[in-house]
Amino acid sequence: MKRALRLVPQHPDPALLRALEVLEATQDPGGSWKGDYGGPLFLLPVYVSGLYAMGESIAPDVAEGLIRYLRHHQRADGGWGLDIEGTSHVFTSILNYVSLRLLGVRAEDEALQRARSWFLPRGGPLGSGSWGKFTLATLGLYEYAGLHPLVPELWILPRQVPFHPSRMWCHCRMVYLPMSYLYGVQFRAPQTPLLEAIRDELYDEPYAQIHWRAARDEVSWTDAFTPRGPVLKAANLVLGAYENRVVPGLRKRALNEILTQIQGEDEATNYLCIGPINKVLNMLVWHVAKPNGLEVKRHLAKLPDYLYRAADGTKMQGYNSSELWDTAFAVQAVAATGEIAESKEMLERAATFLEANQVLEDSPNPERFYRHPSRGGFPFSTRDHGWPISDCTGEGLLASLKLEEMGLSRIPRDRLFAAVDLLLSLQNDDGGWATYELTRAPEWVEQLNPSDVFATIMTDVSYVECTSSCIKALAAWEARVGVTHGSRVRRAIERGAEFIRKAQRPDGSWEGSWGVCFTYGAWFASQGLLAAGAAPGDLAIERGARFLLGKQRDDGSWSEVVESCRKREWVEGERGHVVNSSWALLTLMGAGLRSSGAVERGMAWLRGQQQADGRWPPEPLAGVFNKTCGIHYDAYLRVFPVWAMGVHRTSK
Ligand code: LAN
Repeated sequence: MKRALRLVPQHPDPALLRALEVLEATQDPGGSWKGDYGGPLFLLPVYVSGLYAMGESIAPDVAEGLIRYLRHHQRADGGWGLDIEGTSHVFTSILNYVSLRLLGVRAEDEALQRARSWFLPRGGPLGSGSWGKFTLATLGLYEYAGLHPLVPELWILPRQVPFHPSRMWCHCRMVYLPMSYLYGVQFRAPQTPLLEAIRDELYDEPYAQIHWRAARDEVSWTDAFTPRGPVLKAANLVLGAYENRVVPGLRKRALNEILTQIQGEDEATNYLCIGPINKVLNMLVWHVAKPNGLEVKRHLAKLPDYLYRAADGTKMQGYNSSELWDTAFAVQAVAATGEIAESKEMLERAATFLEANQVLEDSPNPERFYRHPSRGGFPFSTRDHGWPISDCTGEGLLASLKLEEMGLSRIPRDRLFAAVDLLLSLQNDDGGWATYELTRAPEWVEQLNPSDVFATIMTDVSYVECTSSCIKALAAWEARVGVTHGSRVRRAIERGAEFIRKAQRPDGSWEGSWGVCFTYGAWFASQGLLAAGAAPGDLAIERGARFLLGKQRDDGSWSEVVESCRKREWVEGERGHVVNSSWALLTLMGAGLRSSGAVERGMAWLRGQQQADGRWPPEPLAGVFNKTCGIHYDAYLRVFPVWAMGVHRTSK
């Protein structure tokens, strides 16, 4: 391996030891790192409105926390962003307004008056992105006639059709699944005086006079990130025509099929569901299909798993946690420091967690529920959740192999083999890896994206980050078991590396999709290429490094914000960011620049930011999804600087 020589560190580094102490102190007794996974502002309203529609009350202490959170994140202009940092959207402003009202805040409240003066001139509900309109329709605050049809019968089309729902990206598919059920039955919460009052507050024209058909095509510019193009418009026309002459027998069959699919998802995930939205919407579907049934009770019992109480209030998180992902990184960061003896107990606890959370079986009846095999994979959160992801499997396997190297892993070989097999089965024809599944639909299907506010949600496509994590894991596996050249594993690694090379942009950068943004992309891409066997002097790696050198700030740091992902161009923040700087430094050190002035200045800056308590001060959102929405990764600020300091110390 053409890797930089690893030296055993000789001098203790007090700053690093303090940071390791912080990691240890924040480890969960179960061995994982988990924390606040908040950020998006469209999740809490789904929770509040779903429970209201079901007639379920929210405990006063939870309601108080939710109100505090929404008040805390209202913007100065009166609206709410798509996430806690972004500019106001009609979608989230209306939904969070309605949430506050349903939670008991009065319409005369000063915050709510300001909210109304923000969203009324922007069209009110008519200006909202489509998911907002849908949520309002379930509350009777918007008419189903004002939605482009979410035709349930799509689910009973032959599977070969390129836009069959089973071919959609699983997150999108799982959100539209219950949505099309609720659309199909035109579900509307029982009307209450409160809902009637809210309806009056949301519109500045009489509700009865609204032209709902025309409202389908309206959307405020604030919410129109992904424009509705000709393909979507044509699809909406066809679906609209069908909806006018629904065949009752087909509808019934389609709704039954949807219910079966929902049941499959609920059971495979122990009622956690793949994400926060389908969690609530599936529960609402059961409330309609089987009022007071066992399904509703099981759902309600798992709902608190998505809530998180923090200093800014109580939030609905983007997942039931991010703990496997964070733990896999934490292990690798600690391993990179060389402080193994000092960290042994912490690493042992992490090993226990990883061992307990590998997915050991395929989900029940996977073909029927359009699921890729799961056996051997690692999830993003917990084994109970049950959906493995390519890159979580890669990072989980890497961490397990590292632990094994240190004599700490408990995962038997056959289980590691199963992880490798799963990774191999997930490689796409283009050489890259997507998130949960193989790419199942042609590229043009993305043009059917009806969400307005998100991009790249329709199909699961290959990503630089996922590809890199998989390559790194396969290469580590190869090195461990000594798989010979010409093997399946080697070919997979090489095809993956080729995908990463092709994804490099002319300026040398790589665009990240799940973190902010080019520093994240560069770190994954370059580490993936190095793991595949590229030399530090490799031209692609060198160009990647040169791109980052050009972005270093005078103080030695790097700074990037979510806007980078929206614009798909580098957008600088106001001050240096520890997480972005750590990714950049790791990239440069990997590129052979360990002893360069740029790395020295960057490391000095990073160290200078550390507080006396060993932590680094809070900074803007470093995670992102679907190009537009930021999300908070609580562990990153504790893990990545340690990793960078560790590599700096142990490499030459
Ligand atoms: C996540 C969280 C994990 C994340 C990584 C594993 C880090 C990434 O490398 C691959 C993509 C993935 C799995 C991911 C995708 C999008 C998610 C599921 C989220 C950011 C958490 C919340 C978000 C989800 C889509 C929110 C609901 C909104 C929709 C548009 C469906």
